[in-house]
Amino acid sequence: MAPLRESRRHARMLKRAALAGVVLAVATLGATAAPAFAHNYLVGSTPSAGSVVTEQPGSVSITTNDNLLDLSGQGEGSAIQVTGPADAPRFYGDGCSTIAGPTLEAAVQLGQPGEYTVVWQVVSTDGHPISDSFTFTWQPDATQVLAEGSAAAPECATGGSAPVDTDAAGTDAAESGSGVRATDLLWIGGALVAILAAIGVTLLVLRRRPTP
Ligand SMILES: [Cu+2]
Repeated sequence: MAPLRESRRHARMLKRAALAGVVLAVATLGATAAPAFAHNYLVGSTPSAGSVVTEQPGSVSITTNDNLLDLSGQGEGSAIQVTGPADAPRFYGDGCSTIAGPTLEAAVQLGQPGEYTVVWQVVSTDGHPISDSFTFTWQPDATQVLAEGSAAAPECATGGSAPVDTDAAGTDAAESGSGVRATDLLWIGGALVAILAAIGVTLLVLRRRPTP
């Protein structure tokens, strides 16, 4: 009778070991994979959404909760487009924008008074693009110098990010696309390895215990 009781006790211990293995695997997955699936989110902008602006802001910017990826060397990645006024919209700025940590900024002088729309796109820390838009009201006081704007969307000429050669642009787009996926796969792969390791340890314990 004693050996039977002994083996039951072993069974309980093995169950606990297996459970610990699963808990370890889930905890590891949560700790390593969570940052990979968290998009950046907007925390503020200049001018702020819905605000009334009376002096040339000099620049328009958006700020997210985490650092942005700068893929400007690989083609499209981040951009800010400012248009207005709503009844006769034109484009402002030179199409260039710069990333500083969590902020994307573009130098812009505004034109005729009215409602302006800011459309932006950035690349999250996890490699995913996020985009949105907001509006503000431009009510320049008498001392403000108004920009003329342009009829077509400006393309940034400096910084070497503007695609000139179509073949090069196509290659760049493909590269940045696969780069994004590779980042995610890396995280998922790491989590899988952690789970497999935990299962391996559990199996090792299970295999060793039953030997009389
Ligand atoms: Cu994401």
